[in-house]
Amino acid sequence: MNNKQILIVHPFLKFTRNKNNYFLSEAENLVQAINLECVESSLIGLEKISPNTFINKGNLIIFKKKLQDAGVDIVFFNVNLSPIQQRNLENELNAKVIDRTGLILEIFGSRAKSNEGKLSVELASLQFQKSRLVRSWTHLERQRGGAGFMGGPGEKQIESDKRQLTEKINRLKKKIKKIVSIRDLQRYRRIKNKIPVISLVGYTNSGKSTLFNKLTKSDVLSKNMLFASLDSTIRKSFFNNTNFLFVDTVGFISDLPTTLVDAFKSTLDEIIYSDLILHIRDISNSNYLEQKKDVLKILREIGIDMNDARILDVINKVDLIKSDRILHNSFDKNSIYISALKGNGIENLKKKIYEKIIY
Ligand SMILES: Nc1nc2c(ncn2[C@@H]2O[C@H](COP(=O)(O)OP(=O)(O)OP(=O)(O)O)[C@@H](O)[C@H]2O)c(=O)[nH]1
Ligand SMILES: [Mg+2]
Repeated sequence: MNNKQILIVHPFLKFTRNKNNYFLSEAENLVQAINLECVESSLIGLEKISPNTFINKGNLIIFKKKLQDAGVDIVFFNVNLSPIQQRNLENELNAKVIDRTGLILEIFGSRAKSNEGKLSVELASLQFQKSRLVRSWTHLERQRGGAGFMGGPGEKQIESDKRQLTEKINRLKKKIKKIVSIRDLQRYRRIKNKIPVISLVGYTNSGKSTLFNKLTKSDVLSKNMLFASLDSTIRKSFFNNTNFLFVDTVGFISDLPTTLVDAFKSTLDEIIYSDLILHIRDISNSNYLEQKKDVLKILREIGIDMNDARILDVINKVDLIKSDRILHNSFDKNSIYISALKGNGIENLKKKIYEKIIY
């Protein structure tokens, strides 16, 4: 099957300190995650952001030519666009334009398997749509200059769309709440049974599911793609004469859209109630340090401080790098170095988990 072709644009403000190569490679991985083939990716430096088209006229003309030469009709803008910017760009470029939140929502939508996962993605999409309605509405109002058109047909339409979305959102929230209350009960039983819970968190593709499978002898999908696992899975593992429960969670990425963090809040709550949080890090990735910052930022969003004593850094994929680099890095005595794939360091990790939980 031929993958659909796409061009990637990463616009950035020239005067800001930026990590463009990080963002560009993240963008390339994102489009790959949904089986789009990136023909070309470009950085576009801006003096300022255009409220109408995000990038300026000059860049638009150059980029339109590029698009025509490549014979491609989808563009991924690796930023969040306002509805007006998106519409204008589509008109100017004569192509479909997807922005960052839109693409991540598409990926999540294609990956969700469990009932809760599907409902959460749907909730995120509706919340995204609703925020767009509100934004275009304020835009319209500004255009009218508040000249007393209150109650006009445009406003009514938007209001009724908004109301319908709100109703759908509330219905979904209720359904999710039901599922969550079952989980709360399970959590309560676990606490009563005193089974310690260990969450695996980390940047997407860092190897969480691979480690999870190793520790719990399971068969969760682990694959070289972003957001392979969306639904958090809980399994038992028995070692050192003790039962443990491991939780595999959705992978993180820089600026994970807040609608998604919100919608997955109940799944992510599992992390909050854990006795131990293993932060799985891919040492072979050139953006190793940036990824850590992004993960800690999202943890903070869900209420876990970076200095939380429950966080243990697990440095994964050591089989891919030269051992002297590990030695160089190993001054951090609190980290554990492993290869989830080959099995190096797993026994040591289990020992550390046991010690951390028991003492
Ligand atoms: N060489 C090597 N590859 C690894 C190791 N651990 C995981 N991988 C590979 O990295 C890729 C991603 O692994 P996953 O376990 O799916 O990663 P994840 O963190 O669960 O990713 P998401 O669910 O997408 O967030 C797969 O191709 C794994 O085979 C490791 O220790 N060494
Ligand atoms: Mg996974």
